[in-house]
Amino acid sequence: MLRKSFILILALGAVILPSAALEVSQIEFDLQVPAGGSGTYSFLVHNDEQITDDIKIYLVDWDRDAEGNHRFYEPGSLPRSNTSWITVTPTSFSLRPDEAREVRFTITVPPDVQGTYWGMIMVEGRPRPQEREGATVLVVPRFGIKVYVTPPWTGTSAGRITKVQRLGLNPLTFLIGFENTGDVHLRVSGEVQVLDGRGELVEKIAVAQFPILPGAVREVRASGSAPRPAPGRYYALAVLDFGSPDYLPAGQLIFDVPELRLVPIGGAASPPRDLDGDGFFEDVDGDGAFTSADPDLLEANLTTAAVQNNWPAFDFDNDGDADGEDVALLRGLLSRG
Ligand SMILES: [Ca+2]
Ligand SMILES: [Ca+2]
Ligand SMILES: [Ca+2]
Repeated sequence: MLRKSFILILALGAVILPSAALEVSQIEFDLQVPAGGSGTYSFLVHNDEQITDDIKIYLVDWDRDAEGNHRFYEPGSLPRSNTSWITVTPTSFSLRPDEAREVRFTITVPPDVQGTYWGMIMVEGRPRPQEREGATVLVVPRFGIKVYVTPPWTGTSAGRITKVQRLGLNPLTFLIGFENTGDVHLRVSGEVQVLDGRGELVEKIAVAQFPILPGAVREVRASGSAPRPAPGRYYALAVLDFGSPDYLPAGQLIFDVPELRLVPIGGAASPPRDLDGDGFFEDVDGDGAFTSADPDLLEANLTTAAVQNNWPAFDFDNDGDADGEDVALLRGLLSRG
C-alpha cells in the first residue's frame, strides 16, 4: 500500500534532495542599503530536472533557535523583519528542463532605521513523489535565501557570554552560550583555553564560527582533540570575537577531572576494563569481552556510586554524565560489531 504524506524539505545553502530539481545562484544577501534608500538585486533559479517545474516565490520571517536550527514565521511576525520592505518579481513562473530565470527584488529601507533587519525569500518548486523508506511521500523542494539589510554605520555590535559549561572530558568539550545584545547580525568565533593547576596551557580549543541574529542566544559546542586530561583541577577561559575592535567577551570556569577508582559493578567479579585503550570502559563486568552483558549491567547499576563516582569511564557519548543515553550508545556499539 502506498502511504502518502506531505513533507516540507528545507534546503538552506545546498540541494538536499538526491533528485534535486532546483538550483539557486545565491543563498544569502548581506546588504548595506542606506536608511531611506533602496536597491535592486537578483538571483537565478535553474531547473535541473527533466520535467517542467512550477516555481513559487514568497517571503517569510525566520530566526534560529539556541542550537542554530532555522525557524520560520509568517512575514512581518518579527520586530526586525524586513519582508515589508521587499518586492519580488516574478512571484510565480514555469521552468522548462535546464531553463534558468532571473528573479529580481527591490528593497526600500524606511528612514531612521538602525542595525540589521532580516527576512527570507523562499523559492519553492512543485511537490513531487519520492520513495522514502518504502513509502511514497510528496516532497516540496524549497530554498530559503536569507536577506540581511544593515544601513551603513548604524547599529551597535555587542554581545556577552552567558554560559561556559563543561561537558565531556574525553576529549574536553564545552558548551558556550552567547547572547547578541546589540542590534546587528554578528558572526562569532573564538577559543577556549584550558589551563592546569600550575597555570600551564593544556589545550586550546577552537570555537567554530557561528552567526547570531540581534537579540538571539546561541549555545555552541567546542571540542578538543586530546584524550581525557590527568585527574586534577582545571581552569577554562572562553574568549569570543565578534569583530569589535575593542571588546572580546570572555567567560570562565573551574572544573575537576576526577580520578577513576573503579570497583566491580553490581555482582561482577572484576572491575570494568577499557579493552581498546580509548579511556572509556566498555567491558563493564570486567570479564575481558565486550558483550550485551556489559550495557545490561551498566543499566542495572546506573545510579550506584560505583558508576556515578567514575562517570567519566562510562560517559560514552561524552556529554559529561553517565546516564541512559550512554547505555543506549554502548548497546549501539555492540550491534555495529
Ligand atoms: Ca574503551
Ligand atoms: Ca564484558
Ligand atoms: Ca553521557
